[in-house]
Amino acid sequence: DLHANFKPLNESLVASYVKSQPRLGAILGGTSADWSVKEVGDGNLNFVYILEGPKGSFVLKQALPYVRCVGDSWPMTLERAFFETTVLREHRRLAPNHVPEVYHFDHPMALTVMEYLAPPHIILRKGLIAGTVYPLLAQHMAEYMASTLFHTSLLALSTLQQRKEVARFCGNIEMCRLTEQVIFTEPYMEASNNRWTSPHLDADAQALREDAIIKLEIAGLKSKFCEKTQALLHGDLHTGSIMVTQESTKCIDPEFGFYGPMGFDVGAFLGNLMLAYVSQDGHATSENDREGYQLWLLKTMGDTWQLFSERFVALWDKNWGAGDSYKIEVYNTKELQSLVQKTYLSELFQDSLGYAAAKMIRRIVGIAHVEDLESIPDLEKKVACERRALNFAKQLLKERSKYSDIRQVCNALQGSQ
Ligand code: ADP
Ligand code: SR1
Ligand code: MG
Ligand code: MG
Repeated sequence: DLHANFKPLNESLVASYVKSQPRLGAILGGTSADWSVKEVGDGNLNFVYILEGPKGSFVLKQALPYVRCVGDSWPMTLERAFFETTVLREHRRLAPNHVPEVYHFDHPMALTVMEYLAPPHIILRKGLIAGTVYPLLAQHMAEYMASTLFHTSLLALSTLQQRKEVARFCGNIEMCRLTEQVIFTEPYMEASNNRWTSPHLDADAQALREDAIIKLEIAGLKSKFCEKTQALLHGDLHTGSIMVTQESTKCIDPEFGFYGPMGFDVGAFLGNLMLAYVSQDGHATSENDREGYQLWLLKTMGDTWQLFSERFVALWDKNWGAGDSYKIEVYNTKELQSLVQKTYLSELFQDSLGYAAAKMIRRIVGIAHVEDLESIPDLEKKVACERRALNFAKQLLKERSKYSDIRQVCNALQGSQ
């Protein structure tokens, strides 16, 4: 058993652990008496400690054998730490500016030590709730997603190379099954995990469970999630998995990483920006109506897709024939290449919109909600924001094929009620 020597840590055991690892102690400097250890985990799954010493600092993240936000009634594989570390290392190689460095991984202890993203870095979701503008966010996320997705796809790799990687990440079964359950299945049935603002949204949740078209659409997205090994995904790219300052954007927490459809990552980011957008009405005050901020959010959604698709195509142009998908001997004219790119990007756009919608819906009626909506102080306003998000997401899921341009989607969101 790989985890036979697993031991759950707490703040004081973390210090003893670091003491037993001279390489880690040397990063902090001084002796253990000089170190501060603080548990800061605010995510749904794991425990995260910040360690600071006279010379340096790092973050130590440990997976426990259950889902933190539920407790030990929901067991969960420790192997998620291995997949998280492996994706962090691979994505950092591909997008070094947007992924923290891993310093140490202890497989039996399901524990990763990584670069501490010190303040002013904060979780993007919190910045969006506060109404802070991040001028480089779209550019940085476009760069992160284009680099990681392109370079792990068959546009860049041979089938021999990619199949080996796919096989490695196939092992992240439990995390994929968690996503299948809480995103693609439970929101569309009666399930004890589900919750919504009740009784206000009871009829909305019921209507969702009775909507045949929605069920057909979600089945298609779920199949693609399970069947399409298009690229190495982050797998949980919501705004709580991104840390930001005005100048910096870093993607953390890829424990759900696996080879899946690219649109699942792009859609996670766009869908969470959409949730941030609709929730602004609930955070508006007489001093700040948040209207200007909503325009910035729309622009960020538009710029993200625009810059992402441009960067993706630029990488493809530079690497024609590198991967096995489109052999240069077959796709041998500029016209044909450009047609292939258009078709590929348009399917990716449709997937991204579909997954964006699915990600929004699960946050209103499923097990895991988002602070953007949960923190709205006025109940009636919260319900109005949640209903708007749900209705917009349903419409997007059903009618996404009518959109060929991100600006049309942004306009529809702006006009939604
Ligand atoms: P979970 O898997 O439980 O969601 P996360 O990896 O998202 O855990 O981390 C939980 C919280 O810990 C984050 O919201 C962030 O506040 C903090 N955190 C995680 N990694 C870092 C890091 N490298 N630097 C600074 N803070 C971090
Ligand atoms: C029990 S569901 C927990 C959720 O939190 C994670 O960050 C994933 O989004 C997962 O679906
Ligand atoms: Mg997290
Ligand atoms: Mg996580």
